[in-house]
Amino acid sequence: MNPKVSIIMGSTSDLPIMEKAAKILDDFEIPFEINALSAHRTPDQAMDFAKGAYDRGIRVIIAGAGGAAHLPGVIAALTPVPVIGVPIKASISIDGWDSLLSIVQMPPGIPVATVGLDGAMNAGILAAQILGAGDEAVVKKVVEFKRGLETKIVKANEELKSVKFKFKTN
Ligand code: RP5
Repeated sequence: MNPKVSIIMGSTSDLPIMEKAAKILDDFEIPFEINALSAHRTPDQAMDFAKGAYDRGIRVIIAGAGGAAHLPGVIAALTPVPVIGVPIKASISIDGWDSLLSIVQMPPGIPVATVGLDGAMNAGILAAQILGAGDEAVVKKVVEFKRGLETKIVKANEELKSVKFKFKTN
């Protein structure tokens, strides 16, 4: 089984967040790989990875990093594969703003599709939606997943019916 999505992270200290993307891809039955790779600590490997990703069949890259989070942007500069950036509130972060701004504020010409702080689950869903543009089986999984979200709110509204207030009308 060849991976279609590559999940990379600056350090395994990012794993508790990044595994949420892995869980989604697993649920959607999308083959993926997961590795630690650092723009600062392993710059040569990061460059080799980015340059070879498309030819290895990778069609979406999910890159998470915390602090001075340069990994997603550096990878995006070196590959035509779409990169989804996950800003991580790491132990070195200043409240996560450093990670978020490092990833989202890319210069014109090198987009990184940035999800919210610690938003690895959304990154996994977005990766599936990107792949879904050319894969009906994946679209079916996404639609099923979204139906599950709807069920949750329908149930919540049923429960809200029993909440009583003097001036509540429903
Ligand atoms: C970043 O530095 C990593 O993505 C991680 O979020 C942060 C801290 O890394 P460790 O010192 O925990 O390895 O490059």
